[in-house]
Amino acid sequence: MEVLIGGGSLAAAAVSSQLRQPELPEGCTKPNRTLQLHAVELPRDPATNQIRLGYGLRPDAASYPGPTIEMVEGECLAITLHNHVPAATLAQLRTDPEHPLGVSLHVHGVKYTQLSDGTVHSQSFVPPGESRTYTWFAKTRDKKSGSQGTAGYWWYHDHVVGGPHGTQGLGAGLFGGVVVRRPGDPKPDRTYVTAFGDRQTINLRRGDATDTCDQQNPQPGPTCLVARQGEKVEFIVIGIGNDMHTFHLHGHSWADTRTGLVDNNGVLADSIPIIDNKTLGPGDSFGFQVTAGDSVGPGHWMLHCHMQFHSDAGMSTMVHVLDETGAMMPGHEQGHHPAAQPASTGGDGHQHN
Ligand SMILES: [Cu+2]
Repeated sequence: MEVLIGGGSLAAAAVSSQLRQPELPEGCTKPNRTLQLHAVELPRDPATNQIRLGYGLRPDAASYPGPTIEMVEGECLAITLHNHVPAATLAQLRTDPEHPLGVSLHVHGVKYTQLSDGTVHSQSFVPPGESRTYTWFAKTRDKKSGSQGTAGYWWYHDHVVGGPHGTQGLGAGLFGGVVVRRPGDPKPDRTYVTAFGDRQTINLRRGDATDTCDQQNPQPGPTCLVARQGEKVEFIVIGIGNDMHTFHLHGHSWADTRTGLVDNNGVLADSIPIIDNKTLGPGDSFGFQVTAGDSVGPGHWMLHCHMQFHSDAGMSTMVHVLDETGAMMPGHEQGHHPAAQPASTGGDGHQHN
């Protein structure tokens, strides 16, 4: 008899939660900021002719990775995603003809309800030509409930292009970095996202394609990691795809903490490891801040995967630290990148797909 009562009450709870699906996560009564995000088709990858998609704050400013979305704990952000990707392109990426056409926005780390999950089974995706608003809540720490809060380095990505896990959307470029700060966290001068992915790619590019920095007039962007000596540079590192990687940055090190900094209140902590190399699995993300050229000066500092066959195949780029006048050190023109083969055909026996 008791068993029946137990089973009955569980079923009743399931029905009632279906009836009132919450629109907003607990703690967010109303979004306090809004953002427009556009999913668009970009020119095909010049090396591989693969379809490229990107998120942008404007339709004409989409990129892969997409714009970094920054939040502060306590904030509730409403993001309206507009799908400009042609249905024909989405159909080409589809692996199953029954799978619906659309793009979505799925985020790691912050709070959202099922309606903002960005999945097919919850119907929270955007068909071609349509829009949908997703709500993210950067929950704060709470001693009473024991909640650790949501501050950290996270990422967002599509979860529906091609199949129920968005594997094709991710592979085409629909991903970006998220940073949730705690009030009082130090702010960087600039932030770069490096997504380490399959076929030995950084941000879906290999070798020379990872670094298009102009020697005379370097413009910061996904393929030009550049900073002036002394600037605080933040990296958001993301693992996408199927492979394991190790992220290594030359000449710079950071603390293995939430921010990469030591919250020391003036006391140097010896209990926190200082690292310059970190293991990265699929779906993982971390971030840190460094002072560009600290004690080591301007120059061309390699940023690469330290799995040797990955870096040898082109999973390597440069962080260019400019001198105080903003000039780039000589030497960037000299071929410092491994000769990259097209990612779709490069075969050295170690390729996974
Ligand atoms: Cu790697």
